[in-house]
Amino acid sequence: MRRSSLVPIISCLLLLTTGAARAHAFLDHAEPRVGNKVSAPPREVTLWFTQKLEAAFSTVTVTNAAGQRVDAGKARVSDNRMSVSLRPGGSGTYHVTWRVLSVDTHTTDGSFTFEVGQ
Ligand SMILES: [Cu+2]
Repeated sequence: MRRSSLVPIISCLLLLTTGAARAHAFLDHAEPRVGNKVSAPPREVTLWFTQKLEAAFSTVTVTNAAGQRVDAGKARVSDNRMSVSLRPGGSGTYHVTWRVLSVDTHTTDGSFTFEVGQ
């Protein structure tokens, strides 16, 4: 979480120092929670951001421990929230990679993991 969120923070700070000061859409929190462990494969992943998103340019992909994509493809975006349905993908480490365009026209991206299983 810390390391993956560093790059957009740095670019935002650069923009702040150059005078183009607008907040970008950063990941606020997610369900399953970033770095957390859940007992069963979730039916969907939901991400909440610090800004409203542009649905047409915001995507999220989820891969299971074997590296197979388990997301249903099309993300659902509502205000600052983005969700995607998941197919059953077994246990292990899931990787969530997101890229969003916020209403301030800036793109940010990042990734995090969560664990499924015992
Ligand atoms: Cu921005």
